[in-house]
Amino acid sequence: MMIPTIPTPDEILDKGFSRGKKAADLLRTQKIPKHLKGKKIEERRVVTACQVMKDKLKSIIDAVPEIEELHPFYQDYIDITVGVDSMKQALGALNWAYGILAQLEREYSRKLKRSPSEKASAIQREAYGRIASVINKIEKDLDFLDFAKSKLRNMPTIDFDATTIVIAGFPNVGKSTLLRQISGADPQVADYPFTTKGIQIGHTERHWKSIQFIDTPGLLDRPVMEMNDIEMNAIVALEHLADAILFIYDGSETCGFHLESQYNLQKQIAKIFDEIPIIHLFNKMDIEQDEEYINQFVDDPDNTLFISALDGDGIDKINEIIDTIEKIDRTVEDEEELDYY
Ligand SMILES: Nc1nc2c(ncn2[C@@H]2O[C@H](COP(=O)(O)OP(=O)(O)OP(=O)(O)O)[C@@H](O)[C@H]2O)c(=O)[nH]1
Ligand SMILES: [Mg+2]
Repeated sequence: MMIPTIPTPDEILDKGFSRGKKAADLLRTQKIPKHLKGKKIEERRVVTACQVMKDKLKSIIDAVPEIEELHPFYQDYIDITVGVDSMKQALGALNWAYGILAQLEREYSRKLKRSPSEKASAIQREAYGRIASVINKIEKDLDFLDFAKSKLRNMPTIDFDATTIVIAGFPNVGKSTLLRQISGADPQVADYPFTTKGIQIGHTERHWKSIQFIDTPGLLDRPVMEMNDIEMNAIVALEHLADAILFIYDGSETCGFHLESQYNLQKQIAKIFDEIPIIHLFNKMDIEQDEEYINQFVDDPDNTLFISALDGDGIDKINEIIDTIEKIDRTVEDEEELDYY
């Protein structure tokens, strides 16, 4: 998400005050009746400073998209990553500061007009004190937005029109290896669990149909309520984006997890996302595996394939099944919260 560069309170104040000074200096050279000159200069200084700072705040507020108007996937993504409430609170504080600056601008412009020029400097100093205090009050909100900017920099760009296939499964079973084979994307692959921490996307086109593969962080067999933020990335991708799930099992168990736990996770996902077709992929078949043992966990043979993501074995068959996948219409469904709890 595009959040603009966020200044510190000092940067906002420095910019406003230095522009105020410039504007005031410009007036100094002009012919103004002596008894008016002092207060005109100070009024220009205060008004310019307020306007410059207001513009800065407004450009930040306007650049951040309305969270409610974003696709539900992005709303959840932002919520998991930085918290939607915190985001709204920070933007609310900037709005508040904007309003107060507008008020101070009016108040001190009036005050300066009504006072004699000898008092103008003192009034201007009072105005600057109050302006500084307002801007300093939003320090933590500016800090938060700066943090949000860096956290959301890698927010994935989703193609909402493409048929979307989400790759899910236990950690270390070969999800990212499959993404690489099937889409040519270049995700990190490593022989330890929890390598993938966010969402990785690969695109292909088949028969003029755009297909988007989403590789997700590994999930463990535990209730969604107990999942951490990294795992929640996988859940929200399933909830909002998946037209089909490629569920990967590692029957060789070299991933370090029992097949039974992997199967239980699949069952849990199938129950929560009961509208989404699941294609069951038993991976790492290049390693010697016990067929009888694996077969205990096959309960939908028509949608089950035995593959080797490493060697690219079975990719053609996966693609043939994907050709039959239709996009799921979520326009109605997204109105209500999915109830995993
Ligand atoms: N022998 C063999 N190894 C594989 C296969 N697929 C993946 N691996 C290996 O399994 C390990 C994990 O692969 P990844 O693709 O990173 O697994 P992942 O599911 O994305 O893992 P996380 O992101 O940690 O959840 C790596 O060492 C891969 O090389 C396969 O088909 N055969
Ligand atoms: Mg991975």
